Amino acid sequence: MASPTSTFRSWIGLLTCCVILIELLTFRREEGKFLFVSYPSFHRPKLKNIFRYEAQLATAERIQKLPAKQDNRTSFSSGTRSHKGVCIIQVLYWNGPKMLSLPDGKYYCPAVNCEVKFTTKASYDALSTSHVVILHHTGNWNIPQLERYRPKGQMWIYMSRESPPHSRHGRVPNVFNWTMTYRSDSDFPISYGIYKDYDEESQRPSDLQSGSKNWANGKTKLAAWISSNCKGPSWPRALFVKNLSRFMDVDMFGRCGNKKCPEGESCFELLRPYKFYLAFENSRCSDYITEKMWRNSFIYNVVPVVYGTGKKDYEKLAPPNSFIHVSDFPNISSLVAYIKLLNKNDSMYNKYFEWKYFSYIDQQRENRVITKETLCSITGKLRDCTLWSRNSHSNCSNFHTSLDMNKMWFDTCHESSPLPLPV
Ligand SMILES: *[C@@H]1O[C@H](CO)[C@@H](O)[C@H](O)[C@H]1NC(C)=O
Ligand SMILES: *[C@@H]1O[C@H](CO)[C@@H](O)[C@H](O)[C@H]1NC(C)=O
Ligand SMILES: *[C@@H]1O[C@H](CO)[C@@H](O)[C@H](O)[C@H]1NC(C)=O
Ligand SMILES: *[C@@H]1O[C@H](CO)[C@@H](O)[C@H](O)[C@H]1NC(C)=O
Ligand SMILES: *[C@@H]1O[C@H](CO)[C@@H](O)[C@H](O)[C@H]1NC(C)=O
Ligand SMILES: CC(=O)N[C@H]1CO[C@H](CO)[C@@H](O)[C@@H]1O
Repeated sequence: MASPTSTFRSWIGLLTCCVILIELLTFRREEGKFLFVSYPSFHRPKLKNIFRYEAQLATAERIQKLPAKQDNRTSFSSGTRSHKGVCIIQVLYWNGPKMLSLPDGKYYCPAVNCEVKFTTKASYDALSTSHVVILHHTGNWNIPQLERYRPKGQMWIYMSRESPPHSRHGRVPNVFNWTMTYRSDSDFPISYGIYKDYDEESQRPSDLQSGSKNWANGKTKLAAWISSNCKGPSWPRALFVKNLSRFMDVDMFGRCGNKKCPEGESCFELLRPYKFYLAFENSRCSDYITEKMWRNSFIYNVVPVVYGTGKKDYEKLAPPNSFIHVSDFPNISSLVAYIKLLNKNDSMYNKYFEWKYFSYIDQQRENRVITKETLCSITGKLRDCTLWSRNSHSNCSNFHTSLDMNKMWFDTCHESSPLPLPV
């Protein structure tokens, strides 16, 4: 005969079985939810819109033939229109610094006939519904945590304008599909500056119309250097500047020097009376050329003496004949002798400004690197390289793979280099 306790036990057992059965039957895989409990670790959402998008793309030709959008508004207010045949994608800027000048909202990209919903509000909800997620290197993120919410097909963009050794998070695993960095071979390049040719003569500033300005006029000082990072660089930068200063006049501003620079742009105004600026980068990485050249030198009409990445990168990115690369000289005395020669000979000095008659600098400030154009270019790449043309497009090098971040990013620098020149 069963004892009361064992009857009680079998009832409990039966009840437990029923509950488990009910839970299993009501498990909704999509949402990782049982009837009473949800399990975030099962949460592998699907991108609803992308499937809608894909279905449309099945009739790609039809969409391609849609007449070009006549609408040139930059953004829509949400929900005011329904776009028939317009793809809709969502781009999430996850937890990056709040400095973007592009507001959250919907933007229409006529070239790809897509509407982009851009949000900077990090939430797991947004994470599980976005087609593209931008992870800024200073952002607060944890990859395993994010991956739990990453839907299949979601593209991740690694974003940094610092050099790899100065980017936070250190070496990240290969979970990214695209990069947005200063490198010119990034999927979405965000350099510190570019130079552009004037489209028309009339765009040229009036003082450059004659083409024979003496750029040395009003310059009373030889060379300047601004720096606050004295120990960080991967090469003995401060020592090299001290070394140079034994042979020529160098005014050193900022924490590593003895001269004070006021906050903000007025600091750089102090550079105008100098003939040369020591635009020495803190890292020696491919394509890593910062505002030291683009702003401090070019904007303020000072000739940069550059060191960092190799001369080839400078030739590729900077205006022609606009800089002096340290590696062109066998020793410090020959570099100094050349600087002193230019200092004495205005016609030689002016050669470094000839580019100014036909081109100008477009500085790329960090708060403006994500623009509507960036979103549209992301959308275009999403269309061209992920869904639209599954197997074709040779220009989609990262097609259905993750990036080798070491090759693309971390291993593109010279670490701990010696002094660039002997005395
Ligand atoms: C863009 O908008 C402006 C101002 O409303 C209008 O004059 C112009 O014709 C529009 N351009 C196109 C291509 O629709
Ligand atoms: C520096 O290089 C120049 C040119 O090659 C050479 O003539 C000079 O002797 C060198 N100076 C020193 C100190 O080595
Ligand atoms: C300056 O350099 C140019 C070109 O090398 C030369 O022709 C000219 O004589 C030099 N001028 C002076 C004052 O040394
Ligand atoms: C890729 O190539 C196609 C066709 O050659 C071109 O239309 C498209 O603009 C290219 N995309 C990119 C991102 O270069
Ligand atoms: C994007 O990267 C992820 C993570 O490495 C990878 O699994 C996925 O296939 C990539 N997607 C595309 C379309 O390349
Ligand atoms: C003044 C100064 O910084 N001198 C340095 C110049 O570079 C040599 C090495 O090449 C150093 O030993 C000096 O201390």
